Amino acid sequence: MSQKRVLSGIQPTSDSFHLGNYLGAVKQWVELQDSHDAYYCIVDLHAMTVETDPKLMRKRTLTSAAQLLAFGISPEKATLFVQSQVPAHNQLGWVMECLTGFGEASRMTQFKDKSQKSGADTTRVGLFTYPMLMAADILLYQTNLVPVGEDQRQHIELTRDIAERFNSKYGKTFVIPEGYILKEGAKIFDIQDPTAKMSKSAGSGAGLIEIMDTPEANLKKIKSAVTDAGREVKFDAKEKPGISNLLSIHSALSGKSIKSLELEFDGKGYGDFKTSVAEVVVEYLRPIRSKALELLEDEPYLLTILHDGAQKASSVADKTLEQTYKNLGLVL
Ligand code: AQP
Repeated sequence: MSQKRVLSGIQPTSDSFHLGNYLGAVKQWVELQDSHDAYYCIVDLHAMTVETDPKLMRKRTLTSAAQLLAFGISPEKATLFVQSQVPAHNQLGWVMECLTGFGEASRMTQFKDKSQKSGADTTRVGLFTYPMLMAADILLYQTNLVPVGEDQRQHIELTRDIAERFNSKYGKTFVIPEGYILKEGAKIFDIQDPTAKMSKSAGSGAGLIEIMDTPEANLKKIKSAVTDAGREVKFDAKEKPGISNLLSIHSALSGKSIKSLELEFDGKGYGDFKTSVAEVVVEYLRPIRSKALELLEDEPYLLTILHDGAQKASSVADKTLEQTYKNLGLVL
């Protein structure tokens, strides 16, 4: 039996991914490449929905590739590519926009949140149509499974709705994808404001644990993470959001269950617990950062992997696009 297909993407919007990107998404990417036909893409076109600097875009795209490889994405097992190198994404994106209702798109909470933060004058139309481009990213590959963090659930639902609509109106064209969202740790919160998701675009960056940050900087940040009232290390997302977030992070990286961590730190204070979280995070990330820095020294190698990936991705994407155009009655 042929393997099920997986696709996911990540934006090159920062000099480093953060722990939320890894635990919510990329960790699953690495696991799924062993059992699935995996396509992973650096979504640079999505990154253009906010202000970008051409020099930074190039650098961040390559840094993204280096981090993904350092995390364990293997070019032998998975197809790793850059979205803009596969033109079918834009082409199907337009079709998706023409199939989506304005009201339907207006309900996307990520757009509402981000546009509210930046204001109507600076919010770009591309930010509004982003979920339709994301639908194209997914549907082009006849994807079965989309591993993402909790924040992307609504976009996956929209993709399913558009695909079902297209299939029933124009004939079966797309596989209906399913989200692959973890039950625990699918949302990692800012360590300075544990009510907000850890996000690259978060204010000061003090609440972000960044993969490419030095071990010393991350150690310091985690030791200064906000905690909650009381002194008991116990998972309670409502009453103790700070400690609960740190417990999720510790558990995901150390492999220890939350229950066993609660027992281990029973009777000890928040200080001991935060020191342990800091050590676990720093030691986990240390070799990944070193590997990414080493890969960045060899730009031709990174470019070759990405070009090979784009070629392979195009051969799948072009077939879907052709079938879509055919079903829509376009003259080929
Ligand atoms: N805090 C998070 N917890 C769990 N998963 C998360 N993801 C992002 N933040 C968290 C998941 O990471 C994947 C890639 O995300 P993205 O690069 O597409 O951007 P995003 O979701 O918009 O992440 P950011 O950090 O908030 O970026 P900016 O600030 O640039 O918008 C996705 O699967 C996402 O679910």
